[in-house]
Amino acid sequence: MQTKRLNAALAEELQLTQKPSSQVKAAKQIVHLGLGAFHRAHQAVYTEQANGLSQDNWSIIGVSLRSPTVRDQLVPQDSLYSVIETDVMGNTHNVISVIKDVLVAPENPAAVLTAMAQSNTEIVSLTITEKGYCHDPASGNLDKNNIDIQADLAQLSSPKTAIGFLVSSLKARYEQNLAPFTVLCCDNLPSNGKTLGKIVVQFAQLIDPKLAQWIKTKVPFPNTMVDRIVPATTEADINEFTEQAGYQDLAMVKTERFSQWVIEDNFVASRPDWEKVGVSLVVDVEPFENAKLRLLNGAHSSLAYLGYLRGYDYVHQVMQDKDLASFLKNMMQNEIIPTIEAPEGMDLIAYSNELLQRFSNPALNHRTYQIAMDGSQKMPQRLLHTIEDKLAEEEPGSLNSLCFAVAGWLRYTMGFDMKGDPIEVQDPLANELLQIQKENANNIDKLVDAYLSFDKVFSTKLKDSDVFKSKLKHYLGLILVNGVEQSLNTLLSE
Ligand code: CS2
Repeated sequence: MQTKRLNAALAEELQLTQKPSSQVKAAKQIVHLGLGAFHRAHQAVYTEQANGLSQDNWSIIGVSLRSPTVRDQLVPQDSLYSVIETDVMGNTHNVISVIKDVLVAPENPAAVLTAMAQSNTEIVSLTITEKGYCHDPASGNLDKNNIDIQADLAQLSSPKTAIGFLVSSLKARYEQNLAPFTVLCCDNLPSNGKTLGKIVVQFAQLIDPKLAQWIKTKVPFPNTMVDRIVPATTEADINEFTEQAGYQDLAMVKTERFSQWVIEDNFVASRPDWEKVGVSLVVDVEPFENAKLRLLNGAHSSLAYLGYLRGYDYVHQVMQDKDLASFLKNMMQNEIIPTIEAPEGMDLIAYSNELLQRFSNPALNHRTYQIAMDGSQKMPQRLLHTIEDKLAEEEPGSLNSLCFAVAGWLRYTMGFDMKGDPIEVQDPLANELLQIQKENANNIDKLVDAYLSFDKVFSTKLKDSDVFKSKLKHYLGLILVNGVEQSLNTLLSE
């Protein structure tokens, strides 16, 4: 017998979703760009929960900017999907029904623009990953040479990039005298809202300076800190769920129990009552964001490169390696924490210990390869800004582990592992990094000098620092000759 697939009729039969309350609620809309697993396990869940406790009824129109995969998973299920929370104690699952439709941008960009221009769209949120911002990671400026940005500048009526969609739809609202929407960036960028605002205004400036001015003064781009570990769903996850639940759900996501969202309370119109469901609405997000990017994401990227090179597929396996686990703890507590101003009421040592626990969750198969993607877009905010801050101190304290982690990333971008097997490096700057390596392969001094001159990633501060340069030469040299395991021993004994 064929297994049934989740859809509205099945959800009603099995009472999987809450019945809509009989109260008449105002219908408001969020258009979300980038409908990956993270959005479905994070912002969508909070919004669904807030609907249950409020007068308003918010729905989400999800937009896939590239492939139709998520649409093909969700739409046959009437856009219902399960969020499975998992840890050593077992699984719990909930069916989420807040997504009402899924649009695939390349198939029909006009439909996306129409949804964004509708007057009941009060928020446009984004999880498009770092590279989706088409910016220069070191400076945070719009990358005007990006070919998709150039295409959008030439033809704004059918954009390809999120930046193009934002400017095109804001232009329509501006011309029709409609109120703008709030742009809610939910990616792991430093000062994410502010950074996105700058990129959008730079793009608009190239189209129409008056529009750029209107965006600058009228459109809020609140900063946010988002946190939940959500690995890509695998076929094994789907099969396991089908067996347990008795029906199939191709759009399910599996995640940890932990979830956190801190938002700068700066909205042009209304917003869901997120504060009723555990979201912190604050005046200043930056301290939270800094702590999270530097500690969680900084450690994540470090363990991904070093762990992958060491032969580990999953994050929890890396955490079982005593040397790597103690390397991480030392880097977080002795090197990163001194650079962070703790948000009020937050104990950074306790936070870092919790992170190490979360990484160890054996029920989550989070691939090191997944986190290793797009390193060039992640390194500045995750590790390099921390190193810059340390170098600016009169007494910087140790930064050896941080430099070791950067060396691990550079070694990974060389595209072959310790056994000489190829690594398929997924990174928009992969070719440029590989070229640098090829041209300087025989000389570690020249190689590191060439990497540090790569100004899309490394700032002049780092390029000009003799301390950083000599440490990077030392550790990259060690890893190239002795591999990760032995070099880590050298580092731990230094
Ligand atoms: C990870 C993040 O893939 C990655 O680069 O570091 O997605 C991480 O899981 C989240 O930021 C956790 O909140």
